[in-house]
Amino acid sequence: MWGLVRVLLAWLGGWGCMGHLAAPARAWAGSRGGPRPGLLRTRRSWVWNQFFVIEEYAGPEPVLIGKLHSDVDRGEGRTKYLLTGEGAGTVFVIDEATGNIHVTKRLDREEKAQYVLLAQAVDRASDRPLEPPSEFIIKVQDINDNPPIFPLGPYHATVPEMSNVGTSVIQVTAHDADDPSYGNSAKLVYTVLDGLPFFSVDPQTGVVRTAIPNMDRETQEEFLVVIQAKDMGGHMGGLSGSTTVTVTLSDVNDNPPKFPQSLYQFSVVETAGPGTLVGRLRAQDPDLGDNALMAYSILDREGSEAFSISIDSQGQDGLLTVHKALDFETRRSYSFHVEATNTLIDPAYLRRGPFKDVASVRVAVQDAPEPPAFTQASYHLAVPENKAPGTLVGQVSALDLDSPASPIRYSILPYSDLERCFSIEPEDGTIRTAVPLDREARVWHNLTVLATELDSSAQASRVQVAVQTLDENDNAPQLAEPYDTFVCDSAAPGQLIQVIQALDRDEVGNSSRVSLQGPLGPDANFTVQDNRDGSASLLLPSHPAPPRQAPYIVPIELWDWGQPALSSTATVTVSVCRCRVDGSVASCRPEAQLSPAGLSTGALLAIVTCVGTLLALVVLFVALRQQKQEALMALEEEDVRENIITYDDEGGGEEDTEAFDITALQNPDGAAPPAPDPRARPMRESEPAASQGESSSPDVAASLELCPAGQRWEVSSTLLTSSCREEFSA
Ligand SMILES: *[C@@H]1O[C@H](CO)[C@@H](O)[C@H](O)[C@H]1NC(C)=O
Ligand SMILES: *[C@@H]1O[C@H](CO)[C@@H](O)[C@H](O)[C@H]1NC(C)=O
Ligand SMILES: *[C@@H]1O[C@H](CO)[C@@H](O)[C@H](O)[C@H]1NC(C)=O
Ligand SMILES: [Ca+2]
Repeated sequence: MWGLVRVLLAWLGGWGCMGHLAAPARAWAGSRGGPRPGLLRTRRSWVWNQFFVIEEYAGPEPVLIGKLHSDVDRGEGRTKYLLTGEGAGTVFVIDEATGNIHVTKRLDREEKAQYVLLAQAVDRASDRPLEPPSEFIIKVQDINDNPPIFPLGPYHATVPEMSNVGTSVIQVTAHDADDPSYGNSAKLVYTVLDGLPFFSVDPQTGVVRTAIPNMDRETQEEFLVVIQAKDMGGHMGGLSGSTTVTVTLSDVNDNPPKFPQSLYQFSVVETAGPGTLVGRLRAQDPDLGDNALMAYSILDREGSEAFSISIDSQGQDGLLTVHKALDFETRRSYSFHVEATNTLIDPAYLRRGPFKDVASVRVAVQDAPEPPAFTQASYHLAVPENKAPGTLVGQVSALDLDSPASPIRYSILPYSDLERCFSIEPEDGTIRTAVPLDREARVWHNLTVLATELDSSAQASRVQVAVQTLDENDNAPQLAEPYDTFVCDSAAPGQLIQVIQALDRDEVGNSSRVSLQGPLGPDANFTVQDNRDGSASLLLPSHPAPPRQAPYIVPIELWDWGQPALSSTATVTVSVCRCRVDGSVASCRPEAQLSPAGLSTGALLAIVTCVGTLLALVVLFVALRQQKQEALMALEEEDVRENIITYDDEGGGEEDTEAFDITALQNPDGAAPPAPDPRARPMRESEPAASQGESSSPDVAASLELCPAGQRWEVSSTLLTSSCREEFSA
């Protein structure tokens, strides 16, 4: 039986693992005093079946790392020690006789941390086991052979400039492959190798922080920080590794804008219209991006009225432009102040402000040749109508701004006065009429007048001159249309027959306000009632309709209220008709024609006269023929042609001026018309004296007269002429 497998550490002095081995060594020493079979189990339970070999150690010879010894071995050389298991015979070799175990090469704990082996003691002669095999472990003792490394490095980090001290930038982490559970080989400490005094690192956690205040991006934007990790708790002899952290400072708005010059001078020609660029101003701001965005404004009211300033598309430059038209002759230079302000101000850095700057700007206005300028933007002139050519309309005037004394020439552009109604004095711009104007034909003449500098005809400008033709009361009122109407003979007294509209072409107002009046007096057959709105109502008077006969012609007098007033006379034709029950006209012929039994004595007389005349003509004709035949039979003894009387002309109708003097109807003046009843004249204060003459109209009523025997009244379709006709020509 195995008494015990003793592992002797033949030589341990000076080795770092000494302390670890002390306990099993003492335990083994204590078991020394008399091993008995009964105690074997107790002894085998001891945990000493492992021992250690320092990694990476190698000498010139294989190194003795321990010794197997069995109690059965009395030193007679009968015992043979055998070693099997991991690395047996290669890494570990055993001296069969002594049980000494040697390691033949360097071991690396990071490669293989322990080896499991089996020890045996056998009888050298019989190979019988003297003891049961015993397993034991050789542990490779760690030494600090691995430096810390930063697997994620190199690092990049960003921190805002001006950050407070201690602001965390990034955390770096190193790894050490050595045994963290044994010794300090993997106990790391971080330090800043490069980057002081700007950054610090937490020795334990590896958190990098800012170490000084007011780091300014505008001074230095990027820092290369080297962080070292050292094992052995940072003590002497430890291994170290390092990494770099590239720290970039991000921008904050800590710099106010600043104009590089205090005075900017620009110049611009006076003809530059609104919106023209005068110049650029740029306030400098070392900040980046939005932190450098700028707004510009003009501080003085004078400057902001004439100019405006806006930001360019980059958000940096101020663009000074013309706001209001400039005029060299009025003002030759402008001085004002322009302010630049950061648009995005960070309240945290207000103490570094104010975030604005002011510069002076002077803009010189340059002279430019300018076209003549009219005294008004447009002219409105007026002239009464009907004035003789040459009547003054008005005057336009323009000035050469560059040299006010130099002469100007005026003309009317032909297209604006195609009918050549006006003329202009080239030297002084006086406009006169060239023809009498008619307001009723055209109210506005809108002329374009050109003013040209005599010295340089290229400098010209034009202006609109609106000439209004003023109204005069030159149109007499008249009826809107010829009125030819009828009334039923059964109509009640006061019946409305027709509304009569009057018309006056003069301007709306008193000149075209028309009054109308018809015949007056108790025996008037019709009355005309003025409606006071330019129309009148033709009514039956208070007695019934007059008898049916030839149409009645009602004279109507019209006058306006202009200064002076104009008047005229017109007529309205009214037929009195027999009506059916439904109001439609049955007949408008005179009453006498209707009943054959009731022929008037005059008509009968006319018929008898006509028949008699006809009879006499027949007799005369027969007698003449007889006489002619007798003469032919007399073999032309005498020429009787001179004695023939032809008499075959018929009644002349309207053309028969010998049968009836028609001029009496067509020209009442000449033919002494029936004098109007003096009482029927309109009683007006403002009755124009000239109305008698101007009222002469071909339509004036004619009085009815008896036709000569054998003729009767014929009324033409227009009802404006009536005449006598042969009774039988109808
Ligand atoms: C002429 O000018 C007047 C006044 O400006 C205006 O009322 C009128 O419409 C103009 N007529 C034409 C034809 O342009
Ligand atoms: C029109 O005539 C009336 C009466 O004659 C007068 O009072 C008024 O002022 C006139 N109106 C105009 C615009 O002339
Ligand atoms: C009215 O008509 C009758 C018959 O036709 C005529 O004799 C008379 O003169 C007329 N009255 C007036 C005022 O014209
Ligand atoms: Ca900044």
